[in-house]
Amino acid sequence: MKLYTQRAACSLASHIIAYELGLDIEIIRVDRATHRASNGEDFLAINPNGYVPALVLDDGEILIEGTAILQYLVSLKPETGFIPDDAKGRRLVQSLLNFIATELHKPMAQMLTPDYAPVKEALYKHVAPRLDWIANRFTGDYLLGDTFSVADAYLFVCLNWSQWNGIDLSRWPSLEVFMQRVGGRPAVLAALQAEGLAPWGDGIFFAPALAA
Ligand SMILES: N[C@@H](CCC(=O)N[C@@H](CS)C(=O)NCC(=O)O)C(=O)O
Repeated sequence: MKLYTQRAACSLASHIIAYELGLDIEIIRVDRATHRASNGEDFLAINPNGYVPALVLDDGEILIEGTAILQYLVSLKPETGFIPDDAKGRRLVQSLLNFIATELHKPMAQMLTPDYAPVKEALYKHVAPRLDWIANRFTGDYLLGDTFSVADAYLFVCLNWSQWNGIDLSRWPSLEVFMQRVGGRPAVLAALQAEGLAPWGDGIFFAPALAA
């Protein structure tokens, strides 16, 4: 299995979950500008849309879209519980994944790019109440309570962009604590290190290490 990634991008969530699951997986870095993969492949031949993550299975099947990849990875080791095995828990995780993908991931990523600078304030007005909502729903260490799930990995990655997109995360103390908690998980740290990311800001954010 091969997972195509860019450093600190949304693909980091799949990278984290692959490590959490202990999967035998090859991580391939894609250059955002040239679409050249670190193994020499033309990434556009794998995903003509040009974006990561993409997962190539051992039989050559190509799977795109982060939320689908996360769910597929967990299906390989469902006993980990990163997606609950009861119907209500599964519905909740699917709802959270879709919320993060559409209400947080997209606008928070757009806030990173100069193209969206003219509407950055409007994007923030969209995102802030949604961060209020998700910050207020913690009843335990993770989004589901006491159990780590794929939704936590995805939220962690999107919130990590706050160091670059101008969102002041200190407005949401529960999210800062969440960042430290998830960032302290050994498999998460291993994925971050593999992408050349090191902690700063009391371990709340993870940015490229100088030598990476
Ligand atoms: N709908 C896709 C969007 C993925 C996406 O936005 N990927 C970004 C990184 S976070 C990317 O690769 N952008 C580069 C590009 O679009 O060329 C998903 O949810 O997986």
